[in-house]
Amino acid sequence: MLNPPYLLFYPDANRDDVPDGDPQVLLTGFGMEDAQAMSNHLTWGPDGWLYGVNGSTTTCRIRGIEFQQGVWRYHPITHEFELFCEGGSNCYGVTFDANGLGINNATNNWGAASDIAAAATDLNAALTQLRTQSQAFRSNLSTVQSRHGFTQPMVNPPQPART
Ligand SMILES: [Ca+2]
Repeated sequence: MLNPPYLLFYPDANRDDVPDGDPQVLLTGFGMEDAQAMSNHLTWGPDGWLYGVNGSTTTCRIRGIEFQQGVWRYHPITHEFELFCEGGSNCYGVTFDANGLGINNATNNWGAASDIAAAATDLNAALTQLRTQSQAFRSNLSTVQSRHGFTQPMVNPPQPART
């Protein structure tokens, strides 16, 4: 649970959806000076990290890392904390599409879910183009290797053995 200035974990070993006790403090230092820019939107990434966002007018100071607007992440097993990227303004959303592309939403970037969907469409089109170019490159590389294999004996003919 994200409850600035804390990221908390409520153990529930018996899985009855009732906390087994007081929460554990996993992180502390999320800024609280501007309610519209506080850390929010916990989201699991495809890499097993827990992602969140923070806005531009609230300063976080976590494990020696100071930042405002951007995306941060926390690993639930190794307990590492990282500032994943900086940018945006009052960030209020982060998600991942089917290809694992991360999309960060902020007030000055996009205003609606349709904008996120349009950005995802653009990103997926770019990914498709990259895949096509990669396949073309692989095919061209194969052609070059075949030609190299054909012409190399002509360029470097076998030399007679020295006696
Ligand atoms: Ca419980």
